[in-house]
Amino acid sequence: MSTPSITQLNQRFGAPGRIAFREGTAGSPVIALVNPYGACELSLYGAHVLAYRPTGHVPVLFMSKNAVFETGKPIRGGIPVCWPCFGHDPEKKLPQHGFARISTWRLHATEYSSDVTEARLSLTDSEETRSVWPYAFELTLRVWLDQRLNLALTTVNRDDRPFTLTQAFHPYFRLRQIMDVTVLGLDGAPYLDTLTHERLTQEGALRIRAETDRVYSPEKPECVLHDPGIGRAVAVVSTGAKRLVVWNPWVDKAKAMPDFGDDEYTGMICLEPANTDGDAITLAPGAKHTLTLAIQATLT
Ligand code: TA6
Repeated sequence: MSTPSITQLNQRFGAPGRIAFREGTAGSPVIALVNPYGACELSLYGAHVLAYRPTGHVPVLFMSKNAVFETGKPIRGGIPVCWPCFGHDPEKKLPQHGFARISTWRLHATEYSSDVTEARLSLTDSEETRSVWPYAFELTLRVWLDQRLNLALTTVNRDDRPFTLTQAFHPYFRLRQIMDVTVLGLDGAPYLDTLTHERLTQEGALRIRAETDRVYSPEKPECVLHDPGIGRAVAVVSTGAKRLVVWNPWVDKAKAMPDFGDDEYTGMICLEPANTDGDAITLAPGAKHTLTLAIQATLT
């Protein structure tokens, strides 16, 4: 599949001051979407949102200074798309978090109006994907910017057999200081601690004081990240998922990850709407499912 040149993309899909293409990561074009409320950048590699800055704000998403931008490698920051598996594949055929985040997607369309700027990307099965996941599928990611950053991931089963998947949006949020932030909206929610395999219940606001890797089952898969250091609240709202994963690698795991700075755990947290841990999605032939994420930052 040959990717059109940057000039061709700008001529066909660009719009001055609103939608622009540049050479980008892992040999794939990057799309900049702009509107009066902010700007974001999205790579065709992995359909990966790399950056998001609402007007009047510092960036909302974290990107590691050691992030690797190479074909076949996941990008450490922004919003990775985990599909068709979240975490490890029990059958050991799929890569960690699936192949969508290390695949080159096709640009479908762009559009804009006075308040909204949008791009739609797609990924369909290939010989390569069928060698690790033997199904026909159509995956579409819609990214649109209004007062919020919005993502919608739609899976259509194009096979003649049912298939089951797990998935997530894996956003990395930028913080001033992890010790000062609180996450609200999870009080009373049961969670699986994937480090100890215990099933526990959240009491009160969530504060991070150690390596954290938890799968929450809140009533509504949404929460608010309060960051007094930056002076803002970031609301994370989703539909189509019953789980919210919270991750911070802390000291040792940070040191163990080559594409992550040793001290960068103090400046990020992942809050991930997910279909996992008993919330896998099974689709009959022709059926579809949509997972959405909306991010709204408010100065406090
Ligand atoms: O979402 C949490 C998690 O599954 C953690 O277990 C940790 O591995 C993290 O994702 C990052 O995964 P990655 O494959 O990007 O290194």
